[in-house]
Amino acid sequence: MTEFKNIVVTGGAGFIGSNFVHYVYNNHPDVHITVLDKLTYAGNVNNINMLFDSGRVELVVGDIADPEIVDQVASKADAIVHYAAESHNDNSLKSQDEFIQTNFIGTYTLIQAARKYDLRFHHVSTDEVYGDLPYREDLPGHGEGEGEKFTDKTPYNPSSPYSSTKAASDLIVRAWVRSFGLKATISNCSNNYGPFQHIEKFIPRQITNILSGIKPKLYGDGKNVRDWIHTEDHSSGVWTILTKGQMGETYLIGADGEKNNKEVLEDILTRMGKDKDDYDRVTDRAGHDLRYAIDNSKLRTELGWTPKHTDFESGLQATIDWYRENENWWKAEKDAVEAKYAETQKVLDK
Ligand code: NAD
Ligand code: TDX
Repeated sequence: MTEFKNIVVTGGAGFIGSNFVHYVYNNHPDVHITVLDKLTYAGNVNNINMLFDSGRVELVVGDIADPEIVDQVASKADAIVHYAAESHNDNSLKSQDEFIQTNFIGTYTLIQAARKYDLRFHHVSTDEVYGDLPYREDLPGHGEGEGEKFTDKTPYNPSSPYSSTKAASDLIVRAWVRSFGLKATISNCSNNYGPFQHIEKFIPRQITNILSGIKPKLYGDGKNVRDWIHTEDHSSGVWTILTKGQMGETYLIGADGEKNNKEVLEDILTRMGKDKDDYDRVTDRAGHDLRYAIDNSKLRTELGWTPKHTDFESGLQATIDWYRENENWWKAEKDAVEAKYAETQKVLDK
């Protein structure tokens, strides 16, 4: 039995939020979940609608920056788990308003409501708030798994409009804990992969490119390192922090999954029966962070969390299979997503 019976999950129709909704639904049958989601381009009701008949999951379509709707859902809840965000770095380089509005004002609106109703609040954030780490050319694989990693003591140093608005949201949560006794925890997680990820993101973009007869696109030299974690492990980490975390604490979630983009792309191509060099190198993302790496020891030792999906190769294969088997989920959007990327590339190539 869990202490929280009615939780609000913001952004629960998006990639990671919907995976969390499934995780709680499957593992904690005494919990009722209200998803508050604006259903932006990244939100998809099909990620969660198979759970509605149970009566344990409901969707309220609304904006987290709207105090009225937030008050309405908060008044009936005992905890808020906050995933909703504008989440894509490339989009944040083109237009910033919605990042400020959702990531900063939205978080502000939620913590004011959490304060009013004295709710438990968990804020889901990203390792990108810490900026990036150097890698060492002298180590095999350019130093993935070696050297410095992010901890909860690493100074904030965000690079992009996306990561800076996430950093700003983390800081107001911290200040509300200190000034108003908000019962909040924060988690900063590394790059997620798995089912239901929007096809604008790296792994699903390349899988669906290959399935659509389009060459995968690698930014720059592909040496950038991401610390991949299966989204189900992110969910179990958030649940662990929600139920066992110390108020005011920040926990980093990662599963020791460092890989550079080139090797991930070559792995996808090989698994899908293509030549490993059968991709286009395109102009790099502006301000592209080099390496992320998480030191997860605080979450492991203080709260006893362990990731389950530690074999990236089998997780990647299952993800490829999921996109192959669920073409209906992504096909209609593919042309528009690629047309938007083609416009971005034109600007970058100038
Ligand atoms: P996503 O873009 O797939 O989903 C975001 C969801 O939020 C969508 O359902 C969207 O409709 C909803 N949303 C957006 N603006 C809203 C608003 N104003 N009001 C209500 N709902 C709104 O994002 P994701 O990749 O699932 O990321 C979820 C969270 O996890 C974000 O806070 C992100 O910063 C964080 N995070 C993501 C990763 C990653 O690898 N994707 C890693 C670490 C942390
Ligand atoms: O087509 C591509 N080619 C490419 O080489 C795309 C879309 C990306 N990339 C590179 C850029 C990154 O180094 O792949 C890496 C991963 O890119 P994204 O999927 O856009 O993720 P990233 O920018 O690392 O951010 C993700 O992880 C942290 C999420 O989108 C964020 O929401 C999260 O906070």
